Amino acid sequence: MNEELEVEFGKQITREFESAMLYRQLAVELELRDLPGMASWMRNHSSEELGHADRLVQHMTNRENRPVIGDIAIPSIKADTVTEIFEIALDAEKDISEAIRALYRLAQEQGDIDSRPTIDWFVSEQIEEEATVSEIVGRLHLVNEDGSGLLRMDAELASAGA
Ligand code: OFO
Repeated sequence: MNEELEVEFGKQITREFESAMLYRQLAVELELRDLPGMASWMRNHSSEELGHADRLVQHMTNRENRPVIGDIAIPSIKADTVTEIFEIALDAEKDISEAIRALYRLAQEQGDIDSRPTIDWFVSEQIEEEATVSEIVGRLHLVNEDGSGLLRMDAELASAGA
């Protein structure tokens, strides 16, 4: 891949690491609210994000490109409710989806056929991740911060895949 694409791939790797740290921080917020199942779901998701970063690194090194990991910016979290905690995750996923689309367009523009399978994988993954988090947010809206509803969702998410 050329230099411009190499830089943009590097930025995406950094975003995936930031996303992993965001999910870790959201897990902390949930632990503090005595919701260990939801916290565990967030930690599992954090690991998935690290896997995403690795997948991009692997793609680049396979092609003899040098991924450069940038500064990791940890966002500050302002959430009064459990619903808001998951809404932060949903917004972050939407941002990542947008970044993946931009990467797709750039690779397309530059005729970089070899990056297509990797980027296509991310496009599908983002559709799935947004749907998963969006469903959780929808259910949290139904529960409306009710204690027994939250505890039921906590138990469900403890055993659910991220
Ligand atoms: Fe949850 O997003 Fe990575 O790609």
